[in-house]
Amino acid sequence: MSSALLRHPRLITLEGGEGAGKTTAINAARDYLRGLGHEVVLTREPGGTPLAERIRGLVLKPDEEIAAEPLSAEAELLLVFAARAQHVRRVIQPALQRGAFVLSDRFTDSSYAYQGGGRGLDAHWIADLERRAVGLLPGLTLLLDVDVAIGRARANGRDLWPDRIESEQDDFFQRVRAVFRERATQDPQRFAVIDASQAQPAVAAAVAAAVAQRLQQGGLA
Ligand code: T5A
Repeated sequence: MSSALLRHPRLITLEGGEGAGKTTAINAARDYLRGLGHEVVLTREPGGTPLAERIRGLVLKPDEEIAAEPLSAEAELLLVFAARAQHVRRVIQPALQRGAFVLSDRFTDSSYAYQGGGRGLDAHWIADLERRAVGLLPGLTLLLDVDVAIGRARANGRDLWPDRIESEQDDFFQRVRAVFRERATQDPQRFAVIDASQAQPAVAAAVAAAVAQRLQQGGLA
């Protein structure tokens, strides 16, 4: 693959911190697009293929033996990009090529936010990996933005056993949120920021409206 980044109009990603409500949002976007008769592929990161899902397990829920060996930030970054390289080639590109919309629960912005902002890794390195191993930019990124304390309370209310990343402290998630917001400010054509502190029906309506607006503007054709 060349090292250029290509923006694909039918690739839509959902981003946000823990407990932002991406499940409600992705379902709202799916229902809206399917209602218009489009084929929609739902997928997620890290994951989306058998190998990438295995990598997700290593990163988020390692077994006892692997968990005993602390994962370095650098290895974590390379693992999520290994999963993404596979996901793009096995799932995302084939779906886009046959004309489907792809809705991905997280994509490369999460690496900038979590491994860049959260872990403090160099954003230039992430950008280089993005160009070389991914090559694709979403046409629309829905950023579900919510106060860290609210999101964490939601996620904690649901998860009995937090994963490796959910076990981080609040300042880690504040840095994650700051990077997401900064990226949205820098690229307003790609991002739509959704106020995820609203009740679920209001979030779903805002997501459908953002997708509809982008379609009307011809931005997802
Ligand atoms: N990661 C990922 C990286 O570090 N680098 C990367 O490059 C990538 C791709 C993914 C983890 O991997 C990291 C980031 C993540 O830590 P995950 O399980 O997918 O792991 O984690 P999250 O994406 O954060 O999933 P969550 O389930 O925590 O968040 P969601 O999907 O945003 O939240 P959702 O929809 O499951 O909702 C959580 C709870 O809140 C309630 C829901 O009912 C649910 O109980 N809720 C609301 N309650 C009130 N009002 C609302 N508006 C609500 N919306 C949802």
